[in-house]
Amino acid sequence: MNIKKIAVIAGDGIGPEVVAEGIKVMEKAAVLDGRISFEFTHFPWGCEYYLEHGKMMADDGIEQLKAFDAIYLGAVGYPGVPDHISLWDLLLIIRKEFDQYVNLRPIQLLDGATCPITHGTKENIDMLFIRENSEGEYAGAGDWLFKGKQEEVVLQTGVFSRKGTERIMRHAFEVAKKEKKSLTSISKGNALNYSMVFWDEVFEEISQEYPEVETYSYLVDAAAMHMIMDPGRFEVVVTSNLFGDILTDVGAALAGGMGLAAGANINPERTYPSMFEPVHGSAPDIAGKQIANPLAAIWSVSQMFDFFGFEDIGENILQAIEKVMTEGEVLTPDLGGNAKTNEVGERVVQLLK
Ligand code: GGG
Repeated sequence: MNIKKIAVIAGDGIGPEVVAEGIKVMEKAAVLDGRISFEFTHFPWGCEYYLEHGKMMADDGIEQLKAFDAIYLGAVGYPGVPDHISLWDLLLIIRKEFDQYVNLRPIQLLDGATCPITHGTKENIDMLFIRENSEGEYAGAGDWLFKGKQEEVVLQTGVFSRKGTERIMRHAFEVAKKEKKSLTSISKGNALNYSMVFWDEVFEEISQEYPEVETYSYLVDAAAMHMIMDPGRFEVVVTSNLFGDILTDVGAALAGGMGLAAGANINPERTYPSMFEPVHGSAPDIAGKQIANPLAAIWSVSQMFDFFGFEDIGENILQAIEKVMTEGEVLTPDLGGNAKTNEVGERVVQLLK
């Protein structure tokens, strides 16, 4: 039996509600399959913890997390805690410390889901975003000079190392090659005349190693438009940290909403734990009402099984999610239903094979 130790950081707002459903699915899928089981350890970190202790996680939090095979995270952010603190002192620091430099965000219109902004179909809304997740615009480099004075200046520096840029490109090319898909790079080389010129050059260089992969390159502004007007252009996409963050929210809208947007923060070398989390935030306005859609958090569980090498279990979970969507009877209000968060989770569990 393959036993995986999972650190659960349910976090803030709707985080605990959606994570509870993800865990139910994880457990049931493992029991049905019989090859894998989980040991969960729950960490109370997040904004409530911050309000009590003045920090988002324990001082030795990163050390504690090193003992786990994976981290399952709900959401971070709550009124009363500045957003940059809740993000940087938990989510972003984990990604950085564990060198989770690949952020995998599938944008797939499942059967039963409708794209509210285009006439997109299952065939033409089927992309995998590979977002650089360790540096770029989210490197945390900058300065705040002459604060509060007339000559105040604020700097936020994008950091694009050769190592960091090459490894994300190579990872994306490997995925595109394996899946026999095209690879699109999204950048902004006309305006960002250092970082994105470099990005484009590295993309071109690495493409020479993969002659079998068809490549495209778009400026981010044009890409945003094409995603709406003609999403079928995009298959595997590689882009920078900030552009990936923004464009995958556009993608979430294409695929039926934030409640269906899953994400995985991967350390491909497996030196450190990888982290699985829905793309959505803590949605404090609907927290505690059992109306949050847990399907994104459950889809992230499917990605976790893929990562552990149990792609068949991951596929089983994705099919159960799709069945819930096609049945259309047990859906949360964001998808036009009136079911509770836990009812959706339970329906997915019932539909697992
Ligand atoms: N699901 C985790 C969460 O709360 N995400 C909100 C967020 O702002 N994420 C930023 C990012 O993915 O970089």
